[in-house]
Amino acid sequence: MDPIKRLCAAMDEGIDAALITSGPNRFYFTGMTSSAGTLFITREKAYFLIDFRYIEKARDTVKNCEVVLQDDLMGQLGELILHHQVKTVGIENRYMTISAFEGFSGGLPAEVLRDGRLQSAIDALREVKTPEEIAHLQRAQDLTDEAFRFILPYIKPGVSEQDLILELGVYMERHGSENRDINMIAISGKKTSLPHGRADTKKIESGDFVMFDMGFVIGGYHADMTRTVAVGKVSDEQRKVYATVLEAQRRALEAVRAGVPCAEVDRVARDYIDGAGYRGCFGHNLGHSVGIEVHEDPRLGPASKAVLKAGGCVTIEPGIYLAGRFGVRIEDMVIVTEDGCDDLTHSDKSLIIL
Ligand SMILES: [Mn+2]
Repeated sequence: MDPIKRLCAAMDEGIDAALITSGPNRFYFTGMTSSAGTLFITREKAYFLIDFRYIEKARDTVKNCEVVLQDDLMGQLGELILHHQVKTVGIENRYMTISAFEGFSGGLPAEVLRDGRLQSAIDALREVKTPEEIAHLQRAQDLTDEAFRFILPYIKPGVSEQDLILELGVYMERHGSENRDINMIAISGKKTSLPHGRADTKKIESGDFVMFDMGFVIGGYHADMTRTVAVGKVSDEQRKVYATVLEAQRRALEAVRAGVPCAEVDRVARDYIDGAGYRGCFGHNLGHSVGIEVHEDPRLGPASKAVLKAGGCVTIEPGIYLAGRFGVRIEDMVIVTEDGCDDLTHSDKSLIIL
């Protein structure tokens, strides 16, 4: 079903219209990527107001709303509000800035609701992926698996982290990834104790762990995968940490199922890591949801109140980080099902020593 129709069905009765201004949600509801534009969804009709830069593309591609050339946004929205007798307008309170909220509140002839009800309705829709969305996610992950296989032969002493990032970036661009900013992690040695360390000119050395956190974007949907590989040789402790993270991930993956609290899945992995003697060394959430954005709600962490839903796409990414020494993280992306999960990630996760 058209996502706009699904939103209207899911939207709280107290909301007459939805004002959508964020890039991710514009894309979710219209299928078009743009750096600007406003979607105004009433229960009778939806409008996409967009400026001249994007109007031709919008008229060609957006079929589920009336495309309107934007010249005076506040005035045009005001007319639509009066025409459709809209009394209350919901906003995306996760994305809208305070200044934009104040502008709409003061400039529109309707009550602008900042209570998060619209955001919750959108979150619930975006959390459960359609078969088409899952196909994009699987394709993005399949390509990510291929990129990981591609990069392995490049990982050797003397090659810098930046070299690895560049090789991967060119490969991903050439194979259709839509993320033009190379936002991935390729770090080595001591730096692997930094969960989101940054690649630089450091050269790979024998005995290093090398950690990759990467993902293609295909059809607007992100893959997210982390693998940690060893170079030359591994110490007993490196071996133990790797095996502990892998087992923590295996247990967490086994715990994933529709209806299970996100915090419970996190606890399974965390308890195992703590019990292996690494309490305090796994200082981030177990995972997060993925889709149009790489980090979406619900998160899988100790503080989460959410429960997994069938059709959710979540990462399972435990890690152990030993400050000043090394770290290991292993991340798969899975689709939650009624009786478990489908792991979209197929890259090897046995300890690879190059
Ligand atoms: Mn992740």
